[in-house]
Amino acid sequence: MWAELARLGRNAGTGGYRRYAWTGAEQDCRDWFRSEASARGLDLDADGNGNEIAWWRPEPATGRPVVTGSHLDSVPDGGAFDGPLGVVSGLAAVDLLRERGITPLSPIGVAVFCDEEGARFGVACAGSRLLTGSLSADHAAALTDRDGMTLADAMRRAGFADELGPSTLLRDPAAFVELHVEQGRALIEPIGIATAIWPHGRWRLDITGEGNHAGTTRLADRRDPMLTYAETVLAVRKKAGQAGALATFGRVEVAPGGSNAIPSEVRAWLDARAPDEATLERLLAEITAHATARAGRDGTDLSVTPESVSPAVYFGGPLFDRVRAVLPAAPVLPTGAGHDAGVLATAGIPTAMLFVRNPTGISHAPAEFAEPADCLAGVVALADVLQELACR
Ligand code: HGY
Ligand code: MN
Ligand code: MN
Repeated sequence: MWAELARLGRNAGTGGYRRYAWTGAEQDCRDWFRSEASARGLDLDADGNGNEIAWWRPEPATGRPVVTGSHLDSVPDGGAFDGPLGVVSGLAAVDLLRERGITPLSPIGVAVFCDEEGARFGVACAGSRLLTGSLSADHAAALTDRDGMTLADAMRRAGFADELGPSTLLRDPAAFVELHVEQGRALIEPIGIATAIWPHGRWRLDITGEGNHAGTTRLADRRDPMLTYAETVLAVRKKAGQAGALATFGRVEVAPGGSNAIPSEVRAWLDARAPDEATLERLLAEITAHATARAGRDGTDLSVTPESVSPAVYFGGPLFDRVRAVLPAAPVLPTGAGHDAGVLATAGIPTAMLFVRNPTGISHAPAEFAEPADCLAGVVALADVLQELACR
């Protein structure tokens, strides 16, 4: 299963994945999922947001469903495991429960959420936010990619009618459990259990100045947005360090982009995350004030626009305790990475996350890795949790 999926949407030059929402590469991943689900006799369903699910429905089924799964889309040149490991492990856990001769009492669903990374349209977890109603259909439909195509048009081009909006695809589940590759260096055991997801977000900085000739404009006469941007990048790094937070500019666009002209505009995307919401809010306020003051000195104009903000998520309560009871050797740890599980938890669905060790600690890059033995341990752990939740 893994080898089949690993071929899809991979860039031969970088070894990274380019599986963006509503593109051919993502469609290939959807086709892979549907074929694997059908091969297992699972019932496929989908909603108008592009989320899909494969159901193992015992007859008779008592109790509300238990759902697992993750996403198949990637960041630009992302790794092989971020998302796919949760989907493959969900299907493999169904196989393992069947090998054990288990027939669940409740339906078990393996879900694939659409556009978790927001790599093309800028909003993280767009599919699960639409499903839970925390992202409005109108706002989503109007999101545009770098070529100016709207999400609604991209869906239509991919052959999907955009019936965006809240959906009952998950059938009011009793629990959602997402298995995910660990994306840092904190997990030294094969399997871990999530305690929390840090609050985090993406803010777009629009910095406008005055385009002019690079060779004839005196320095004192310049209104150079690149200067404001450069100083802000350095200030962000310093302030994040002082706050015990994390912040990065991973994307910047310069207009008009002539190498012998002072740019007229710089657009840059800030990704900032912190252990708690008060710290994150304080950090954003400090960054905004600092950048605005710097723009004043540079004679440029600056605006900061939130594009995708995720609140803190805490995985406590009875489900967390049951998962820990099933996996007593698994350490517990927070993560700074956002997940569909965080969106579902915020919507009130009992949610848990399992992590599989990543010896490189690298993610959102081709070097992301997990040992096969640890991945198989993840399948066993997920099967044990599903057995506890859906088969008793
Ligand atoms: O950015 C994140 O934390 C997640 O990978 N979407
Ligand atoms: Mn990711
Ligand atoms: Mn992910």
